[in-house]
Amino acid sequence: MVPAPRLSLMRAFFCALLLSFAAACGASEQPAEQAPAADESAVRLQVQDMWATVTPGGVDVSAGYLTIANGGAEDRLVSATSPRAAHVEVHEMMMDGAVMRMRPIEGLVIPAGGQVELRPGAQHLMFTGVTQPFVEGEEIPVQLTFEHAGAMDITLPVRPGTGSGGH
Ligand SMILES: [Cu+2]
Repeated sequence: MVPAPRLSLMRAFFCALLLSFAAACGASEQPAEQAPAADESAVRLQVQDMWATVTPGGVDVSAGYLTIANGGAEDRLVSATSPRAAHVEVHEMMMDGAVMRMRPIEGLVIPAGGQVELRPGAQHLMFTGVTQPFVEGEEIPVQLTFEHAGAMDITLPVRPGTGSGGH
């Protein structure tokens, strides 16, 4: 059994807010290749277009986006961590009647020969327990752990995407 997500309404609201502003701002192109840390022969993963949102004032959450391209066999993103957040989860957005909600995904499948986009308004990384706000221009270290490829260290440049900076 997957435990039901227990996100406060406030946190869910701010997440939705982040996502909507980020959608308006959009991601810029900045591909970067990362070699898998392990099991290179079986899985070839490339992470690109990664960025994270500025932390809005007064909240402790931010969102992260990236594209994972898979030139090898199917893999799964099983966890993510960052020294800048108490927790990093993969979230998906879904409509519940007329209300957009999000919930954690346990094990994001990266199909063989395919790619998965985490982008504003859709699947995203959710940073919670952010004690030192993400500021534009800095880079947030994140470690992704894949079922087969193992650990992969990436950095997400912080870009304005939350409205307060005039976007
Ligand atoms: Cu979220």
